[in-house]
Amino acid sequence: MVMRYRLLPALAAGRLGRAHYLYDGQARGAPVVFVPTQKVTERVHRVVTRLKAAVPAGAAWELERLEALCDDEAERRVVQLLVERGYLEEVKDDAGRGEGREPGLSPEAAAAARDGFAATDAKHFFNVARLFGLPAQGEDDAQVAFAGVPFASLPISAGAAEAPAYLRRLSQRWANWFEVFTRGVYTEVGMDGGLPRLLGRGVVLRDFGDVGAAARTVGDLFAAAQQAVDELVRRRLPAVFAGGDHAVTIPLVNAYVRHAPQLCVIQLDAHNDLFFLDGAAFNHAATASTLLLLADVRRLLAFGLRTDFDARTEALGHLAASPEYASRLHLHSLGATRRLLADPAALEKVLAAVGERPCYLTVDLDVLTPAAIHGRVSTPAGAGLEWWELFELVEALLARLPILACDVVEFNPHNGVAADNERPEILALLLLLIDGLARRGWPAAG
Ligand SMILES: [Mn+2]
Repeated sequence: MVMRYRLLPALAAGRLGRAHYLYDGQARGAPVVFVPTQKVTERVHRVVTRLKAAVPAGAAWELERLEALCDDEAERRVVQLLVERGYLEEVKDDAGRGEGREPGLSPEAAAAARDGFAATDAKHFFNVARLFGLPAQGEDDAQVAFAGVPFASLPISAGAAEAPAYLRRLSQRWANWFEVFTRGVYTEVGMDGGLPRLLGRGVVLRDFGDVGAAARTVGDLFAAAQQAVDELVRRRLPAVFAGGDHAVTIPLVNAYVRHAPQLCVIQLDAHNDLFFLDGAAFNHAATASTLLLLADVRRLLAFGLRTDFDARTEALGHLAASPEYASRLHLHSLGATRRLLADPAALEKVLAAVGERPCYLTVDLDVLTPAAIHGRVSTPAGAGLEWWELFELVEALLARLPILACDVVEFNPHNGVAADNERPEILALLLLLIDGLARRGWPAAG
């Protein structure tokens, strides 16, 4: 009997920067069992691409016929390797199966099927979630970094610690970075008479995993954040962090300030996060105040604020008594933020306070109207920005400011109600940030 082979149906070959990969080309809707992402040589990439182009999808060919598509001995060796590693799978002859057959397996066939799983190499892998299906090993020529910071400071925001894992899984359902790298994703954010822009195209993104994955204490998290930021700064890699609650911004900004003492913080938030409590605190309601006290942040611009009634005025008392700290704060209400969005010249005037200082942008998702995010934030406030206003604001900030790093915090998959068909706005926000930071590159002033 002549054996015939077919490529695993989901197998795709892709490129990311200088590197070549085999990966699962139908991440969306694929079962848990999938083709693992595997770094390969340019030659393997070339042979797989050629086989996919020549052999109709799902068709099985004899080995000699597949090898005849190769240019030389080295390429034919790749075909052998694909068989050995299970990427080219043997297709059994179907004669006599199907019609009139009772469902179920004979004891012999069941035993053979069990043995088959033990013997399988490439076919059956559990999918370890990474942002947009990025490879685990990452690239040396990466232009922008992503990392999760899965920590929360209070019971009310505990669910935010699960956001990085949730976002990675969600992202894999919507796009695969190998395809984003090749084709991009288009957006009309910022369009004012032109054509849509492509985001992510040609951008080499790397998922560094979670910061402080082994941290047991806040001190551990500070140390892990410093180590991660030192490494990113050494590589001159701008970064997008996903919290976690808003307290994770404290160790991150604290670490960046060591490298950029003039660092300016831009905060998009419903709450001012200025509760001094008893001095510095790892608390998501005291992010801004702790950044002033502990990290010695010299300038903080906040937008989208809308506390309409709060009796806890001690913090304001502290600020009033320390004009030096008060002068570092530039707070803008939701209404003021909307006016700035509508008037680029006025926004430019406000951002002039930043000058050429390197910036850290922190996006607390409760800056959004709660319904826009299906209530999935820890401490929803009243009506706020719509997604499109947030996109346009982020776009304006990315275009104007030398941003070293940013975070997206307070997404809480435990709260609110997930829509039946989850919309990808939060992924669009991440893409906007990733693309913006990658295109700007490392700010000279940083
Ligand atoms: Mn906040």
